[in-house]
Amino acid sequence: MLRLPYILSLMSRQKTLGLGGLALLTSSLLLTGCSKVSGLGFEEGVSSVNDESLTLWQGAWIAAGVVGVFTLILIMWPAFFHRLKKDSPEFPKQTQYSIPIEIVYTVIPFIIVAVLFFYTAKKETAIMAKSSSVMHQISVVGIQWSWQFAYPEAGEKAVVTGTPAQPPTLVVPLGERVRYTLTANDVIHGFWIPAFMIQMQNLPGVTNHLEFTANKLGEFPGRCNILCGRAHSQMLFTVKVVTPAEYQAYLETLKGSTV
Ligand SMILES: [Cu+2]
Repeated sequence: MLRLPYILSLMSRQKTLGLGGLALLTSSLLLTGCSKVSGLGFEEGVSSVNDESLTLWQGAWIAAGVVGVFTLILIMWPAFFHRLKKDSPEFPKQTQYSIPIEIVYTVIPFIIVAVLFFYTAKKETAIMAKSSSVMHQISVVGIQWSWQFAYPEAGEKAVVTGTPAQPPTLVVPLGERVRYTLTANDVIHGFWIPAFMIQMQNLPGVTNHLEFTANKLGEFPGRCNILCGRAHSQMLFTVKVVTPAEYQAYLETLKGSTV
């Protein structure tokens, strides 16, 4: 694969390379981006939220890549092809207060922001939609500095409370939609499961709702992502996705006991 320093040295040595060099540079950067990082750090099909968010995440990076490459070309073009020439030491023509150019560079960013806003709002509406197919309820309370997970299906006492020294496990069923009720009993916390592309705040005095389906068996790390005090960094938890039968067995073990 062609490397960036090699392309730049090629361009600086051969002044006639012109647009061809820039096109080579652009396509090399784009191809590097596309072939190596398809999910850009996230895996497909892990949760129902992930299914919605992944394309938005990829699209935003592609948009950023296109803007970045275009901006790089605008910077490189005068640096390489309009540098001071020995045989004509005159100061180059200056263009300023050009209304058409100022309109263009105001309108283009506005269009980019509007497109990103449109798709973000569309995805957020889909993620936040309440479904009639909810099969379970779990309450998530943020406390300084751990988490409390309650499973009302298994009774009032089915509550799992973690501590910084013993982070709790949130057990969820595979392929079954769960409605989560999020709140906090002291300060603001952030319920974050990176692999699921989920983040929602736990606010004292406010009840937030979020529904999603976990679609892959396994264990996934969860964290608090709102700075909430001294032991914030220890507000960890594990999400354990189990089969529906294992989930029912887990609920049975919680019945009548506080963990
Ligand atoms: Cu925190």
